[in-house]
Order: sequence, then C-alpha cells, then structure tokens
Amino acid sequence: MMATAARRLLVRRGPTRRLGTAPPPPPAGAALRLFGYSICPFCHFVRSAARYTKTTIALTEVNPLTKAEIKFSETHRKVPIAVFDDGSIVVESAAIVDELLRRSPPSEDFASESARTWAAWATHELAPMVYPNLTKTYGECRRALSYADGAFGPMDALLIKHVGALGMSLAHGKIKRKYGIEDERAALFEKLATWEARIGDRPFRGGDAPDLADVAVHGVLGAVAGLPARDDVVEAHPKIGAWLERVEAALGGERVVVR
Ligand SMILES: N[C@@H](CCC(=O)N[C@@H](CS)C(=O)NCC(=O)O)C(=O)O
Repeated sequence: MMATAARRLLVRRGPTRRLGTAPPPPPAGAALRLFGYSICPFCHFVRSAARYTKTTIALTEVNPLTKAEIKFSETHRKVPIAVFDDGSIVVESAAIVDELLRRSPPSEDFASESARTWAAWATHELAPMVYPNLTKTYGECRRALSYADGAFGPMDALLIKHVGALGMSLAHGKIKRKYGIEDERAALFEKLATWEARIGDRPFRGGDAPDLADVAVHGVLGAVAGLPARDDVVEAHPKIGAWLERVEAALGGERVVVR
C-alpha cells in the first residue's frame, strides 16, 4: 500500500521497536488474533464473517509503513493474517473465512456454490475498487489514515498520516492503471449496480438470510465506513444502503476482546 522506499526507511527505526518472530497468540477468550489494516477490504471480509459465526476475535492493527506486527510472517507480507488459538497461522481472507466456517458450520445454503462464486467476485472484482476510491487526493488519503490516531502512538500515527498519505496518493494512479480504471467512482458504481441486480427484490442475495456473498460484499464495503466514498455509495445506490443496514442487523455486533 505504501511506497516501498518510505517503508525501508522507517523499518530501520531501531531494534526495540521490532517484535520477535513468534506471532503473539490470541488472548484468552478469543478464537483468533487478526492482523489487519482498518481500511483493508479483505480484513473486513474476515471481520464480517466472524460476526456471522459469532466468533470472538482479537484485532491487531498493523503499521502499514513498518509492518512490524507481522514480522513473524516472512513470506506472506499482506494482511489479513490470522493466528488461531491452536497456533495455526492462516493467510488469505477466503482461507481464514473457511476456517471460521469449519469451526462454526453454517447452514448448507450459506456457502453454496453460487454464494462462493459471488464471494470471490467481492474479493476479486469489488475489493480492488476500494483503494482508488479512498486515495484520489492527498487530503482523502489523510482522512482514510486518520484511524492511525486511535491505533498507534503519536509518533507512529504522525508518520503514518503524513508519509503514508503521500505514498498512497502517489500509488493512486498506478493502481487505477493496473485495473484499467478511468473514473474510480464510476467504476465502483458499476460494480455496485451488478451487486444490486444480484440481490434483486430479495432482502439478501441469500434470500431471507445473508449468505457468504452478502457477508463478503458487506465486509468489502466495511473498509469505507465513515469515509466520503461510503456516503456517495449510499446516495447513488439507496437499495444498497438499505441492504447494508439489513446485513448489519443480521450480523449483530463484533465480538472483540483486545484491539
Ligand atoms: N488475496 C488477499 C489480498 C490481501 C491484500 O491485498 N491485502 C493488502 C491490504 S488491503 C495488503 O496487505 N497489501 C500489501 C501492503 O499493504 O503492503 C486476501 O484476500 O487476503
């Protein structure tokens, strides 16, 4: 997400800031510790699935500049990463969600073949729309990274907001080119029109109850919660706004023991 050069520079801030190589296990009462970013759509997919399965989790916010918290994961440098209570480390949002579902099996319909197809659509086609829609200007990037104030100490938060926002705004054009996006809002709205058609006249894509696809799309859109992109989505797609509220109500609250 951030400029590699900036990360290299910041990671050299001293050995006292580094964690050991063993991942911290989840605290008592939590089934897993989830390492993620507040604005990562894939991490929110896992969080929405944990709400659905009523799984208690611990959240560890990863510093996007240093990634010190996931130092234990030498080859996989992306989030989400989950460390379960049996010590297993699972990477990739879909695999973490599968482990949650293995531990708390839902109804057969929940993860039907078509629900899985549309959940994959959420992570492969909708999620890539999130980043360009949070990073159009330096100011937007600053706003997207404002969560750092509550998640890190003042010095790290300052660096994340300034250096991070610069890296993010510089990467904006590159990401748009990668996905062939001209107008990021129009591209997002196009995907949402597809999703709106999938829900149709039912309360959820899954029918009377959410299925894995509902949970995945809800999760992906969770990454823009509280940001201008979310307001624009709800204004342009009121049906999706109403659907989001229904999913919220169906999922219930998040069970988090330690942030
Ligand atoms: N396919 C992966 C995608 C994960 C991913 O791309 N995560 C982003 C954050 S949204 C990341 O960690 N990028 C690397 C970085 O920030 O350096 C999944 O579903 O978990």
